[in-house]
Amino acid sequence: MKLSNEQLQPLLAQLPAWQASPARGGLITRRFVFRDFAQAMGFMCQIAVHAEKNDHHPEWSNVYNRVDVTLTTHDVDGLSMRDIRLARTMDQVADALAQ
Ligand code: H2B
Repeated sequence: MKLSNEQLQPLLAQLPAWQASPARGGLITRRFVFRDFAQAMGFMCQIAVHAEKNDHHPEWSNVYNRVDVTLTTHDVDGLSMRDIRLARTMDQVADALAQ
């Protein structure tokens, strides 16, 4: 189900590192910066397994230690709870790697 602006507001407040855009019906983006390429790959591998298990996949690109991510839900032409949950997981995995 597509989240309304009213529903999104408090959810996005809990994801301060993510930027929301109205493009493509609604999407969120975040740049993750890691120590080096190996750590960025570790992040992407962990998230890839999670994404496949949940059938919800990030659009992303990697340059050395950076990973640029866009999340949106094609089926609803905008943001759904699946994007919010994946963003939370990505934040948690990145935080754990930074320890
Ligand atoms: N990932 C994302 N980010 N959005 C989707 O709408 C989506 C997906 N849909 N992964 C899934 C796969 C869909 O294409 C399959 C058929 O369930």
